[in-house]
Formats: sequence, structure tokens, C-alpha cells
Amino acid sequence: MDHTTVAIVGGGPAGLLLSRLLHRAGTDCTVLERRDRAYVERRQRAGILEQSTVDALREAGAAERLDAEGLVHDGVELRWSGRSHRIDFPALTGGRRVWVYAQTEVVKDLIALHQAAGTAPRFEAEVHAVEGIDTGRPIVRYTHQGRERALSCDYVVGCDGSHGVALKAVPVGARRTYERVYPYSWLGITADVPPSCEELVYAHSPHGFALHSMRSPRVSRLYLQVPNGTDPEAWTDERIWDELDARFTLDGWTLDRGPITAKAVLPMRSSVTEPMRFGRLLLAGDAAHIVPPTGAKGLNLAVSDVVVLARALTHRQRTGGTELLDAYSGTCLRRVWRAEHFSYTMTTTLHTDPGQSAFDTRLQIAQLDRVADSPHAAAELALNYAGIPVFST
Ligand code: FAS
Ligand code: PHB
Repeated sequence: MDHTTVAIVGGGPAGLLLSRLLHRAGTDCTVLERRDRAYVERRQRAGILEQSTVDALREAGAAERLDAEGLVHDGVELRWSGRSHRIDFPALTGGRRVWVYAQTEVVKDLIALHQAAGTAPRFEAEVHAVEGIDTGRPIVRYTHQGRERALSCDYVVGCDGSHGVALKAVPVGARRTYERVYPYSWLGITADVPPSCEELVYAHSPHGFALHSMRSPRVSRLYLQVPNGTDPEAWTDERIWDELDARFTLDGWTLDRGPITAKAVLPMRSSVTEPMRFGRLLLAGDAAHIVPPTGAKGLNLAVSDVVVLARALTHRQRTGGTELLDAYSGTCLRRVWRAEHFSYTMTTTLHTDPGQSAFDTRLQIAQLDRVADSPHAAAELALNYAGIPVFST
């Protein structure tokens, strides 16, 4: 049976970055990824990297293309009731900012580095069981190239996303999942048209929420709130652009249109599983927590988890001490719950719940007015959005 020090289930951003950090620290690990490389690299997801994520990628020697091609953003714009207000990240956070650089590009960069170092994930290796997490020698069972295989290890890390298998190794009675499902979804589009804004625009409107993001100076990425269960094919390009126009309405501003090259509906939920460690199994990224994308935290939380975990596993490898591993779950959950609260607040302030009253809407407007009028309220939003340092929560 093969053996590795750390078996990592899942080759998304969490698994790929954890593996990169561990290999650079001299800790042997193996990534098992059920999909093929092309699938993992083209999966369209997040677009915003907070300061701590960029710092971590630079530290891992994985930010060369990000620094060359990523778009540095010093703020975002909020729009509501005909008002517009810009949140100035560096001014409100002592210099922190965000980068527009798609998750697909982060994944491509990490895989290329692994290939060059001879540490590439085992692709098309689907894990179907994680055993012995309460022993000193867990075993991961998986299928690869049509054959059943087993990998023994010192620790297993579940980086297998929101529907992964690693979590199932934890007895139901030993874990608790907190969850909220939102009564709306996002219809996301990618369009071959230069963005109509320099920075992201988050809009609250009587028609519902809309977000103008981007992927490059020539490609726009936009989202609009739709009812749960919406079929993206029921939305023609014209209907999408008309609805976005209505939601971004602001005197003197126009939304440029272009051919839509991709569209998909993504549901919105919040979820946290505690603890993030059980015996020799640790959970990181979406395997442990989900946030609605309004706060652009999902990918960034996955990165902060693995930065904390890589330090703990390396410490144990070098000294035999497990105190950082013992503190892993508590250390991460403080940051996770802060990000959950921020994502929940951004989501419920900006979206129009189908059943909300006129009173509810006035509360949302009062909250947005407060952010525009109070540097304290604006700073709280800026700190959460641009991200607080990983080891300071
Ligand atoms: P991932 O889900 O990215 O990776 C898990 C990996 O594990 C996958 O490659 C999967 O194939 C593999 N895997 C699963 N089961 C396995 C098994 N049994 N054996 C082997 N491998 C297995 N976040 C934002 O900040 N902004 C956004 O706009 C945004 N949009 C999103 C849209 C969608 C549709 C989704 C699903 C998520 C979105 N997110 C967004 C959140 C997203 O970016 C995640 O936070 C991020 O992918 C988390 O990374 P990982 O934890 O690595 O999980
Ligand atoms: C994106 O560009 O995909 C994006 C940006 C900000 C968000 C969510 C998604 O809050």
C-alpha cells in the first residue's frame, strides 16, 4: 500500500495550495482529484482575491502571472435609491486592497507549478472512503484508472468541496452543521464586452440585486438575483441586459452590452460544519464551510484555512508538536464565522427577499445610507471585504 504523510482529498484551490505549501516546507503529501485537469482548470467560479490571499500566493511562489495580469482594485461601488457610494479600501484599512483574478487562473497557476515540480495531483482519482481517522494510520480508498487503490497516511485533509466524501468519515454525532438557505439565487453571465465600470458595482434595487464584476479589461462578469429554481435558458440575452439596466440605474451612467458567452444559475446558502478536525482528519475550504458569494469570501476562506493548516502540519513534521493542529479548528472557525456574518449581512442588505415588507426595504436603505455617511460603518465593510490578516483574528 502507498504511504504519504498527508493525503489531500480534492484538487481545487484549497487542495492545490495546501499541497504547494507543504511540499515547499518539505512535508510529503499527495492530492487525489476525481476530475481531469482540463475540467478543474475551466470550472468558472470566484473572481476576487483579498489581500491575504494574494500575500499567501506570493509567499507560495504562485503569484507571478497574478502580479502581471491581475487587476488591482482599491474599492467597490454601492448603488441604491439613485445614490452611489465608493468604499475606499486602502484609506479605510491602512493600505489593503483586492485583486480581480479568476479562480480558474489561480488553479491553472498552481497546477503548472506542481507539474514543473513533479508534485502534480493524481487526476481522475475518485476517493470513496476515508477510514481509521481515529487511529494513527488513516487509509484513503480511491479508484484510479479503473483500479481500486489505497493510500495510508499520517493525516487526511478533506479539501473536497461542499459535497465531498471526507466529511462522511466523521460520525454524525461528532459533528454539527449550521446552515441557512436563501430564498433566491444568482444568474451569472460572462460577456465579451469591456466592463462599464472601473471597479465592481453592487446594486440594491426594487427589482432585486445586481453585481457588475469583470475578468479582464475586455470581458465582463455580471450577476443578477433570480428566484430559486430559475432555468438560465429561460433568460434571453436581451432580457438579461434589460434587467441589469433596470437594476444599475444611475443618472449619467450607461451599461454597455455585448454577446453573452456563458450563463449559469447558482444557489445561495451559508453553511459551517464544526469542528473542522476529527482525529487525524482535517477539513479545509468548502468541505467545511460555504458562504453566499455576495461578500466574495468563498475562495479566500479556503486559502486562509490552508495557510493555517500548512503551518500546523509543518510544525508537527519538524518538531513532533501537535499544539497548532489541536488549535486548527478554533483558529479557523473564528475567521469563518466572521466571514459568514459579513457575507450574510452583504446578502440580506442588498437582495430583495420575495416576502419582504416595505419596512424591511427601508431598513436595507438605512443600512446603506449608514455605510455612506459613517466612516466607521464603511471601515467595517472595507476590512471584511479586503480581508483581515490571517493570524490576527
Ligand atoms: P472546490 O469545490 O473548488 O474543490 C473541491 C475539489 O474536490 C474539486 O476539484 C472536486 O472535483 C474534488 N472532489 C470532490 N469530491 C471528491 C472525491 N470524492 N474524490 C476526489 N476529489 C473530489 N466564491 C467566491 O468568492 N466568489 C464567487 O463568485 C463564487 N462563485 C461560485 C460559483 C459556484 C457554482 C460554486 C460551486 C462556488 C462559487 N464560489 C465563489 C465559491 C468557490 O470559489 C469556493 O469557495 C472554492 O472553490 C473553494 O475551494 P475548495 O475548498 O478547494 O473547493
Ligand atoms: C466574480 O467576479 O465572480 C465575483 C465578484 C464579487 C463577488 C462575487 C463574484 O462578490
